[in-house]
Amino acid sequence: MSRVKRIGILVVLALIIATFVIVPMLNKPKIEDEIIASEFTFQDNLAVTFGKKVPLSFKILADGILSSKVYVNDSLLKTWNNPKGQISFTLDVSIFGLGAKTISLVSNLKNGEEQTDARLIRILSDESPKSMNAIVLKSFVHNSSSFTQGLEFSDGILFESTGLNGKSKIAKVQLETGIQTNEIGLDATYFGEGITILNDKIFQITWQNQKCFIYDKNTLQVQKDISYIGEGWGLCNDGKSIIMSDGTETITFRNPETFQIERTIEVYDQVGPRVKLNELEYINGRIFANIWMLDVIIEIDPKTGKVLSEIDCSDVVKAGKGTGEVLNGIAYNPKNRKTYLTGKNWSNLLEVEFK
Ligand SMILES: [Ca+2]
Repeated sequence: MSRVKRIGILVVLALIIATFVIVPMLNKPKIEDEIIASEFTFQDNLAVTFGKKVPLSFKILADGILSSKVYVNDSLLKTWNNPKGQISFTLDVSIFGLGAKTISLVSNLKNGEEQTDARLIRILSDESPKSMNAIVLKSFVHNSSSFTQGLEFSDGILFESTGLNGKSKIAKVQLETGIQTNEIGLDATYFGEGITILNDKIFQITWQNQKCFIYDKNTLQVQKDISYIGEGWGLCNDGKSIIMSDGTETITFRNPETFQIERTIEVYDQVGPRVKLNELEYINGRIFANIWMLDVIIEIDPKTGKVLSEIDCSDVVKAGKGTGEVLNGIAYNPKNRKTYLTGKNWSNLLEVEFK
């Protein structure tokens, strides 16, 4: 091998070593030797039943901690000054609603540093949901071209909202015939979702447009629109607040004037969250929600988010679906105290009884 060739090979080797060994070593991030001053004595996230008192503890691992505080979400639970050793405390989960909360241990060190150790705690329901069935009492015709997203009575008149871009509308529907006596369409850029009627105004949310339209109930003319953040699925109201689902386990209570969030609940049973809550109805102090893609309606305690009952709607689906899609539409008429169900593009709307 000539000298030139050997030098060439050595240069290539040096380049390979520099590219694949030395440069990556230089770029490797340095691991900081951070001292953990305090930590919870449990590593896993917790699942706890509502109403339970849970003994928990944390360890102090370094000297010179001025204070340690335990928070659940943003609420301060307790402060320990100059903590030492292992510290035990009791978490009373009945003071929080159901759902996922963050429990954080925040320690303040003498050097001004603040350290946080956090875990997730899921608060599950302490009640087993009652099993019920939706019994079909009577069948009416439903416009099978209606991709139902909202269904509600007001002063004995049935209102229905429908979805899909270019097909979204609000209509007044004659219950006995299924005929739409008055209707107004949405611009094709909007995908309509749930409706609810409060103070003679119809509130209609949209799926991903983050816009709520407010109509005059009598004329069906849009009065204004309000923006919100996130997806819109179902709506109902309790006479004071607009109650909204977004496809998760969270239900949001909103001010009807400003649409600002007043409070939220997370819907849980004894096992975990109930997600995909869709069309809603407020009946005698309870929220009823049908679950997207299931033949199931659940009854929810609006204060805590507990699932109180689970209603099997398979007989209703058999009786009403036809060639349509999923169950979606619960309407209670306070005038005759009757409940009605339908679904997206269903051929029938059924009067039902939950039993
Ligand atoms: Ca409804």
